[in-house]
Amino acid sequence: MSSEPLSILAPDGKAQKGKDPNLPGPELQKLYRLMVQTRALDERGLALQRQGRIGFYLQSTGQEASHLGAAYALQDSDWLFPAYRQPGILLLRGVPLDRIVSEWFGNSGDTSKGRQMPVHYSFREANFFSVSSPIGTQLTQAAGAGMAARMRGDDTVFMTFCGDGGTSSNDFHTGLNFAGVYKAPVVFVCENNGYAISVPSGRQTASETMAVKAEAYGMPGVRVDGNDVLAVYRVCKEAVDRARKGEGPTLVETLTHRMASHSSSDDAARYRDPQAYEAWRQKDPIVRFQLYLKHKNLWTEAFEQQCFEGAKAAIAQAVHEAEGRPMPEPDTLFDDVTMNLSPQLLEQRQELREWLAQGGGGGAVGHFPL
Ligand SMILES: Cc1ncc(C[n+]2csc(CCOP(=O)(O)OP(=O)(O)O)c2C)c(N)n1
Repeated sequence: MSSEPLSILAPDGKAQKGKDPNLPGPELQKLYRLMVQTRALDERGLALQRQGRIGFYLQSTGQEASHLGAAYALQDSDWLFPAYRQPGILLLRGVPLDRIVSEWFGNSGDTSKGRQMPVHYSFREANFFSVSSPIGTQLTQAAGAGMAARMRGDDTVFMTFCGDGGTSSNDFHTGLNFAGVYKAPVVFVCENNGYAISVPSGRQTASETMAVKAEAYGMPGVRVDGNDVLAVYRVCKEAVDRARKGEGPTLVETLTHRMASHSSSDDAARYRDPQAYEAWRQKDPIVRFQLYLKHKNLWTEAFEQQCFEGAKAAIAQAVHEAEGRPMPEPDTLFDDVTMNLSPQLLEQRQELREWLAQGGGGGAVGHFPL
């Protein structure tokens, strides 16, 4: 198994001959726009948290190529079982910004009505499974869904994500083992972004790489430059095609870097190596892809302006709308969860109603430790 990661884009933006997937111009521009929108979303999300308007945010800056390149290899009918660091997929799948931003506020426009942490999205209409907080659980969920699809005889492919830290979870073993044994049509994408909160990836495993773990589960393991959107797309397209043909799962390790802190509750400056950070900054996936588009005459100042300013304006509008939306009705706390309320729950609901009627609650923004 080759441990040399596939790279297609050179630092100057030229593509390696014979490796370029040769996507049509409009598709390349679409991918670039999505990467830019994802970055803009990230910047706004963190700013809102710092302003105390939302309780938590978790950035994906630097990982846009890794998750967008991967998900771009799927068909719309395929399913995603994401972790919490792949927000670009929502944009790729056409989820309206207002719905995304409403999730941050946990308001009545939020699918989960504020019962999940911010950025733990859930969009059935986009085949985007609910993000779980416990690390790794999405890997077994995807394996199970893949096994079910194979039994049904449909050709849906399932893509799931975890970080380098996620490879140490019980579910990593269970998910990959079941998928391997049952040849489930699953693409496991491990985004090796250098850290699991403050634990560097070198302390996560004694294995030579994350991809090498695939061998033990009887599936191919592939390493790819995670800041190279074309390389990630190419590797994942091959994995998706294999899965669809009934040839089973693949583990893809994308080598990337978490450019932000773990979350709005963390401060990476306390443990990050500034030199390594600077080296990764030079490999910014958006800049590299922009250079490629320039070579292909697919990039202009006007296009750039339209991507960045357009994204910022659309996000500002979505934030405005989301902030004006009412919070979920307090009764939903009970009604959505239990069909027949017990006498105790009825009593608690009455108590809550009375407390709120007396001005209880108040709309304070919650805070989250991780
Ligand atoms: C089972 C479990 N253990 C611990 C945590 C606390 N926790 C939240 S995020 C995180 C780090 C995960 O790192 P990694 O999988 O590398 O993903 P990244 O955040 O780098 O994308 C941990 C330990 C958790 N949510 N679930």
